[in-house]
Formats: sequence, C-alpha cells, structure tokens
Amino acid sequence: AKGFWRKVKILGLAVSIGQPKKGVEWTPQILLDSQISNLFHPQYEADWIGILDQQVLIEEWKQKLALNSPSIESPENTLLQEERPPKIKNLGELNYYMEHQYKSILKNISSTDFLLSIGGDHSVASATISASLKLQKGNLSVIWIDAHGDCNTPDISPSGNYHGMPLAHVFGLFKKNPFSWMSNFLPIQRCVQIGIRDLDGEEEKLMNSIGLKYFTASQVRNYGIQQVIKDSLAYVDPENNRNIHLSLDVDGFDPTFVPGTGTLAPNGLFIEDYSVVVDEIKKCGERFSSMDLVEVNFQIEKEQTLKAVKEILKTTFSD
Ligand code: NNH
Ligand code: MN
Ligand code: MN
Ligand code: MN
Repeated sequence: AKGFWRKVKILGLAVSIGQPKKGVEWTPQILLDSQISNLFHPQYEADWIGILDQQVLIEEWKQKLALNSPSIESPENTLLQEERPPKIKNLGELNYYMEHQYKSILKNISSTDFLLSIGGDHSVASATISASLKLQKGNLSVIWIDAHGDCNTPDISPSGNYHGMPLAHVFGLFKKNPFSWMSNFLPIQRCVQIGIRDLDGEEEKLMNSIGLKYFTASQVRNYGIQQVIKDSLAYVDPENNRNIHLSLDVDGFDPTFVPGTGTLAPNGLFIEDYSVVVDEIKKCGERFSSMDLVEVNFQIEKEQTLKAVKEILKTTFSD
C-alpha cells in the first residue's frame, strides 16, 4: 500500500528441545547470514533484535539449578523424571528458555512494531502468542498454518514433545500450567488452523470437543484457498478490529516445496496458496502484527528449503 511503512523486528529463536531432531536451532543464524532482510520491500525496515541460543540459556539454567537459587523454579515433573517418563520432555529447559523469549519480546517490541520470530521448533509459539496478547492488550487473533494440530495436552501427547502442545497450552487447556510467567491465554474462538492433515487420535477428539476451527489440506483443495482464508478471517476477526498473529509451521507446506522440516506430511500447501493467504491478511494493514516462521531444518535439506524460505519471506514482506 502507498505510504505504508513498518518496522519489522526479527527475533531468532535457536531452540530445538521441543522435538527430537537436531538442526532447527541453526536456522536463525543461517538466515541472518543469508541477509534475508534484503528480500523485503523497502517499505519494511528490518532490524534483528538478536538470537536466543538454547545452549547458552540451558547452561545458565543448569548453573542456577546447581546453586539451588530460590529464584529458579523447577517444575515438578522434572523432579519426577526418574520415577516415570516426563509428560513434557525437557520441561525445565523449555520453561527457562521461553521465559527469556517472552521477556525479550516485551522488552524489545512495541505494540506498533511487527514481530517476526524465526525458530527453532514450534514450541516457541506459546510464548510469542502469550507475549503478543500482552502487547496488544488481549486484542489478538491467530491464523495457524500447520500439517499438525499442536493441540496435545501433556496427558494425551503420544510423544511428550512440547512442539506438539503449544496451542493447547496457550488455550489454557493444561490441567496445571507449568510455566509461571505465562499468564495470557488465547480464547479458542480467536484461532483458526489451515493445512491440517496429521492429527493424533486423542488430539483430534480434543480439538473437536472444544470446537476449535480448522481447515484440513483437503478442505483447502475443495473450497479453494481464497474462500478458506476469507472464512478464517471473518471467523477470528469479525469486526475488523483485531491484531493478527500468523504462526507458520513450514510442514504445512507440501514436502516437495519445503523438504527440510522434521515431520513431513504429504499433500500440503504451495507458495501459491500462501501468497493468497498472506495477501488477504495484509489487507488488515497494521493490525497484522506478528508472525512465527518455525520448524525449518536445513540439516534435513538445504537447497530447496532455503529457496522456499526466501520465497515465503519475499511474499510476506512485499508491497
Ligand atoms: N502430533 C505429534 C506430537 O505431538 C507431532 C507434532 N509435530 C509437529 N507439529 N511437527 O507441528 O508429537
Ligand atoms: Mn496495535
Ligand atoms: Mn507441524
Ligand atoms: Mn507445528
């Protein structure tokens, strides 16, 4: 749009402990080195806030634990690890990392900046959404693109991997919230998912029972992406007054377009679909306020995936 100018603050989230595969934690540095901000239209002023490194933060957490500092919380299920398998793997580490992430967003971002969070695995989304809710005084809706629901609770997760749980967590569906810093929750009707095609059994039951709105990848093909994104925005932002957060898990795309991700699911979205989605969201102007780009793993495949990520960013930050 003419005269539109926006500050894009980029936060690198070098974290992979929400899932078992190495590689996603290197993505922010690789994209910083590839000078991705050169792809943005000049109406966007890109500014890297920094990269939160899990190695550094976990080391810090361990040292504080060793000192048994009372300021450090050890969520109860890490203490029980020897008695039974943890319901959330790496819970103490994730809690420490994501508290830093949450605080770093609140410290560095103003409500008029655009926040681009680059992961890392999808765990980070509960902290970005929680922080964005705080920044926008609760006035936030979420478009979640993913092959997966990410709506497992610790009780029903088949894997114990937190990256399959952030949405259930930020909806406030955990029996007990293990993250004391997290106090802003998203109403279920403020979220819609697109591209879904690989749900766990209990997760699917939960999503249906709470009335979470989602469009499967095959519904996208049946209705057309234009209809799907129009319906989605009408649902989460009926009065055109909410800030919009886009959480983009690249496994929502077809594996031929993004082969470098940890959990591939066939028959996904293509850049043409994404382009329609983002054009429609951009009609919200400055209310389009934040985005996660997650689960990019160049260790699994680099050439096509880097090309795809560049196309995704170019499409997102075009005029
Ligand atoms: N649903 C599975 C789990 O909870 C896999 C989640 N994997 C993802 N989510 N990539 O987006 O472990
Ligand atoms: Mn605002
Ligand atoms: Mn996924
Ligand atoms: Mn995901």
